[in-house]
Amino acid sequence: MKMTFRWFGTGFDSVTLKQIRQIPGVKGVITTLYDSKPGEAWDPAKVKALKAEVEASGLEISGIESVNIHDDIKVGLPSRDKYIENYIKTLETLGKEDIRMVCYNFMPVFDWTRSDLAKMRPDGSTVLSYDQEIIDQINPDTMLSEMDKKANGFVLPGWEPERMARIKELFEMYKDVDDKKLLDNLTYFLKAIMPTCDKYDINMAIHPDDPAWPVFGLPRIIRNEESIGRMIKAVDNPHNGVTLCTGSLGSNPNNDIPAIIKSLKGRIHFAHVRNLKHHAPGKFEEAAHLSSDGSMDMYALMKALYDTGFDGPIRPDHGRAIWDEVSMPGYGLYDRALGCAYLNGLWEALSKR
Ligand code: CS2
Ligand code: MN
Repeated sequence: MKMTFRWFGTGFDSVTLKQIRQIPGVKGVITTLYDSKPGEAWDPAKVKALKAEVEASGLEISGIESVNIHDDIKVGLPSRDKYIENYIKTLETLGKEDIRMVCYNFMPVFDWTRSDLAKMRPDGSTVLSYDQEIIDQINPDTMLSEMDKKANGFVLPGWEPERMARIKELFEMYKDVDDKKLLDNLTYFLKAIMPTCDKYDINMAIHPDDPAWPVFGLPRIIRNEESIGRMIKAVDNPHNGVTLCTGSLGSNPNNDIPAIIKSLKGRIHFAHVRNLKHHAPGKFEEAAHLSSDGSMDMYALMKALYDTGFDGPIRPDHGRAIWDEVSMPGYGLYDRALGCAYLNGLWEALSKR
């Protein structure tokens, strides 16, 4: 594995490249053109400048999270071809800069969903949390303003205000899209981009649905071993792979993550590792990475990654807000740096067994 850190770019992130460079063992960042819009072909000059900036700090770009997918592709509208063409142009631009891992998701309307972005824990830290009973009370039209209240003034990844302003229209667009249609549309998209991925050796890494069950009645197709297996089989190319996100898959305690890791041997192109504390079905909060702080056995899942020969980029996922840091919720420096240290420690111990 290669330890990395998510970085949203100068002007968008409270964390600097210099700080990231000082976290032991971190070799690269996972970044994006944060002000790009889904459906756009990325400007090659901007990608070049981003790469130069990252490399000047002594780090590398280990992958992109995310190149977001336009809703017309997910819905399967005739206009999707134009947006797929733009996606291919973006992949070519990245490939030419030697950037070979792209994380994306295929969730309708909302990227990840949480009911609280700053739930207080007994130690005074705050975390993102989810409670299905609260979500059931929320009108999806007002979801963005609910989220915004505790976003510390940051634009949240996947919650582009321009898209959220069209929320009613978005729900309308997806009304006839069920799991089968969504998977068909994903398959159509992947088949169209695979030749470019083959040419530039780009690994596509789909992010699981978060949480791992349908929210607001919208379809969900990347949520357990079976559904991920279906997607992998639909386009049987080694460049069609996944982001193994322990926090997203782990939102459903029935998901056996080490078993999922084993079933995806060779197709995990990126890993997000975080721990959750479960309170009841549909009710959890994010925890520190340390196993004993949450409900997940972090040793067991790192062991599964190690034993299946995982050698891609890995990053700590959301951290707690600690030591009075103010950052994008989940994306402060301190707790994620602690996460890196802990995950590096587990990996070193695994390698010396
Ligand atoms: C991330 C997602 O912050 C998060 O929860 O894991 O936003 C992730 O970046 C996207 O779903 C991937 O496209
Ligand atoms: Mn994730």
